[in-house]
Amino acid sequence: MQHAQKGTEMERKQRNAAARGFTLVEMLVVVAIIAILAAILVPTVGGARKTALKRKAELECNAIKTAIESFFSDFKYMPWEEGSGRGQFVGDDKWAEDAESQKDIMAFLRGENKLGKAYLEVSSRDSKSEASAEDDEGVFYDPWKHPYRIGIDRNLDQQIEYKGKKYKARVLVFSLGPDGEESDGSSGKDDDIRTFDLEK
Ligand SMILES: [Ca+2]
Ligand SMILES: [Ca+2]
Repeated sequence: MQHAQKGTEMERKQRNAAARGFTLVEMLVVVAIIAILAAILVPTVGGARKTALKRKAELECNAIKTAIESFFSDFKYMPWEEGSGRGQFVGDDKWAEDAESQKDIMAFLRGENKLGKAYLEVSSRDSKSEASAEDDEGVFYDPWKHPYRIGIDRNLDQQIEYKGKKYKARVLVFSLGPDGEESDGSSGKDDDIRTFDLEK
């Protein structure tokens, strides 16, 4: 009953407002206020989202790195098969720089190994690029829909070379960052996210 009364009162107010009408100035003030609020809020929301995605990429880079290190501590070789015969798991260091080569590493990590042990879960949400395809199954994409790039120390000297520089690591993982391009090293534009930077 009270609800109905409220409704009636609102209707009465609305009728009054409609009868009085809004002046052009009132409308302009309202529009200006909305514009100001939007100008304040939109970049804040955008910035928070960017930070959250960056944080997600950092966590995922580290998760991939940890998974590969765990795999190595169980198997004593890196998750990269190539060639045949003895010593097939040892060779030159390797970089997985596209979905296809990354998929081979992910297969080992997702349980296709002698122990049948899963080291990493790639959720279907993470594994689908925007141009979603069956082929993407199991590929780990960063929040900007590019496959993570993974360098592995397959020759087991505990170093990996990246851009002419040697890093003391068994695994390097990086994301191209929001711009989707690999940084050329010039500062200012570098938004890549790399495990060796996160360790500094
Ligand atoms: Ca090496
Ligand atoms: Ca980048």
